[in-house]
Amino acid sequence: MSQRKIIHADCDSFYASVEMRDDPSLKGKPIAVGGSPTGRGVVATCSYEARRFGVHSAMPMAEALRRCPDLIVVRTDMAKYRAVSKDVHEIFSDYTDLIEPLSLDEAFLDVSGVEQCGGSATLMAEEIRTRVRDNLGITISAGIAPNKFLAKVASDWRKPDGQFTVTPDDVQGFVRELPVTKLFGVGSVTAGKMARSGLNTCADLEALGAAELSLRFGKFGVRLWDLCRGVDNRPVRPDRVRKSVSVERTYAEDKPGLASCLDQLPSLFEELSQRVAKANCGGRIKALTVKMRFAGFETTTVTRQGSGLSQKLFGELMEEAWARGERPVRLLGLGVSVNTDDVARQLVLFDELVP
Ligand code: TTP
Repeated sequence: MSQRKIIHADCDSFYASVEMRDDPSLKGKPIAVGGSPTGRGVVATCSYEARRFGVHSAMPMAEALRRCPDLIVVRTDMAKYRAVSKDVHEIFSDYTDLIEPLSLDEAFLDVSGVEQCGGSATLMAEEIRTRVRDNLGITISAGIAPNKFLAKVASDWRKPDGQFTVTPDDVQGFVRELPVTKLFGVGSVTAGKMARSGLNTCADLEALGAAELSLRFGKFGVRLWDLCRGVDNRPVRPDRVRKSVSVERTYAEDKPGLASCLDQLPSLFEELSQRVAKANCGGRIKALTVKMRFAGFETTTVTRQGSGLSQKLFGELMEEAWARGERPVRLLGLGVSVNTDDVARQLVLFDELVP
């Protein structure tokens, strides 16, 4: 297979940047976009000035204000962010049709065969970033690499307002030093397990070898063997169809009873609502699910058909889940599944049209 050229483009503190663009008096100040500090609102995102105080996404707004008393709170305005997102994607589409959006502000672009900018993906990324800045008034960072995994890691390297290229010759050197936490699928639990075995970087994983990785990590070990050597053959898939959106949380201390589980509901619900809004699939919800993992790791899920996000319904499902175990709870999750029929029909139609 010939070498691919992938760009991962990711707007900087997206919602906050849009708000600062529209109200220049906010520029250079610590601001957070999200829900109300008096309710149970959480931070959707915040400016880099606010991040210096330890404020971050998904933090309760009240806590954010404790950390940064001068924080300016701006309410979320999804319609506005969707419009800006559309403009950003329009700029992307001047370069390629192979665009896989990951969220409103983030996408993979496969520019392998593109002739613009002399065929240089690095120059294309520079041009895209300049156009986004000049035409839309926000900044975007980019990673350029031979595959999705490396491009995504690289877009974080010079954030905000920067870009970083991993050329095919650089892959080995780049990936060896990479902490395992940067790998797709390595969450805090797996990272902890790895750290206890002295596995901190990709070089450590590679030294273990393919067979040993499979032995220790099962099927995921096969994937790890690829990733730790910088190999990732996943194609860029235009307009991926999302089937579900969910949020879950593992608690440091088990929740002893139903009441303390229900106490967690508003913040989980708020976070799920934000994710649904971000994925732009609120109108296509077909079922709601509550997931509950008890202290002994038994997990149960309760699902009910429903077309709208309802905190009350999630509460009922939580009661039902609790009744199945009646034991302390270590993890709670809320999720929705999304109707993809329309999209599937369009694909069939498209197939029929192909001569
Ligand atoms: P991200 O791309 O994760 O982050 P960001 O754009 O705010 O900042 P940066 O990439 O520079 O670190 O998220 C994109 C947008 O999605 C973000 O602006 C707000 C929204 N969002 C939420 O609503 N809730 C969340 O928990 C997260 C992480 C993001």
